[in-house]
Amino acid sequence: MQIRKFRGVDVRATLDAVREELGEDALILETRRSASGGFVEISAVIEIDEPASGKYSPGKYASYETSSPKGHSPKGHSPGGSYNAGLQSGSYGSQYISEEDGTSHVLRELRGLKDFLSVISVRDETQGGKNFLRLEQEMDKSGIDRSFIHDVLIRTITRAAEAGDGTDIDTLRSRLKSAVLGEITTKNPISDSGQTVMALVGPTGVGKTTTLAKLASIMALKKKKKVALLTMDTFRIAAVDQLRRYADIIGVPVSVAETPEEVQRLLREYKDKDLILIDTAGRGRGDTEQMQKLHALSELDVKVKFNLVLSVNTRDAYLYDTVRRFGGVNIDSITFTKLDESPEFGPILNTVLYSGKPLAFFTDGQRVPEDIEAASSKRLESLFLLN
Ligand SMILES: Nc1nc2c(ncn2[C@@H]2O[C@H](COP(=O)(O)OP(=O)(O)OP(=O)(O)O)[C@@H](O)[C@H]2O)c(=O)[nH]1
Ligand SMILES: [Mg+2]
Repeated sequence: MQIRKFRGVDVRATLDAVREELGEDALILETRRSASGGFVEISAVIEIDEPASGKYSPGKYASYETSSPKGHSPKGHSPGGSYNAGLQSGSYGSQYISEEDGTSHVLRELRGLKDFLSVISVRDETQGGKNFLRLEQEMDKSGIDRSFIHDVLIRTITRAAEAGDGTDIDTLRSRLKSAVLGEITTKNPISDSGQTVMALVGPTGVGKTTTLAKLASIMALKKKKKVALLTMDTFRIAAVDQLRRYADIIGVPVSVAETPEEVQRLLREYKDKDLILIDTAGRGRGDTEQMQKLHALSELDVKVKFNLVLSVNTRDAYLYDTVRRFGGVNIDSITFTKLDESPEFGPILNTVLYSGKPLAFFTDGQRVPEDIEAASSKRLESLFLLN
């Protein structure tokens, strides 16, 4: 057994250090804030004869392994880092098996409890205890990463107390809203002036082609922009037909490009267009050929923006894995689809925290073009039950 003390600027960063150093099995003995409030000290213990690796991570309660590079990530675990290598060697599959097992479930619960206990002393100092719990439960229902919930709640309650704002629920909720929304950026990747070339990339079946058709339809028919479609998806027999049908209905040209060189040639042909949308094949993980093609696309003379399309109906671990997989191209923004099919929207926030990328669009149905909207703060507030 080994007892270690860790110091950091806040609970989350310090817990990150504990996990990184001692692994997921470390037991938190005590969390203490310095008298000046300047730092947090955590005492943790680890059985050294047990494996200290994150056997069950990245799981819902073990999110320190998979946090954001934008200030929430432990060293070496950012997208494309050493953690990625671990996944490629096959630990990803075993995580699913272990999470189905009852013992692991109890362990995960215990870990959640440990994390909760570790923040209680900080929480009590702020006299916002009851409200802390209530807001925590509300956010937890949305599927928001627990370590982030603790972090943002502690920050919110501490700041409210410091500012002499009081810790009533409405004040806290309003501060919490700003704190959460402050972590998220949104952007419209389609320029109002000048040309935009945007490729929709992502896993199989998430809704890339449907989203592309929605965008093409709105831009061509409602906004009267000159739009052209390209597809690099020659992998699936019906894929070209699917896009052609949309292009015919919308009344925009569509071309097939098997290689990045053909894309380059077609982009020259379409130089008068305002918007060129590129559909790509959604292939499984480990498809290096597809990733090489996308990488080559990112090196063309013309700037291609990559919009990563993800379905909200997906486990956090798989979303993070996808972000890492597409780390080879510079993802410009993220679109979340299938909001109509999901009971919780925390994965959206978790992915933004993990990737540090802005959100572009949300889709919530199959209708083209109706079921799409630009990602906005207002919508985010309602998704995360913050209003
Ligand atoms: N419920 C719901 N279904 C959607 C949404 N977006 C797309 N779909 C459906 O999801 C299915 C797959 O959509 P596609 O657009 O073909 O997905 P894709 O990512 O292009 O698929 P691949 O090209 O095979 O990788 C279709 O049945 C779509 O109608 C959405 O926001 N909500
Ligand atoms: Mg498709």
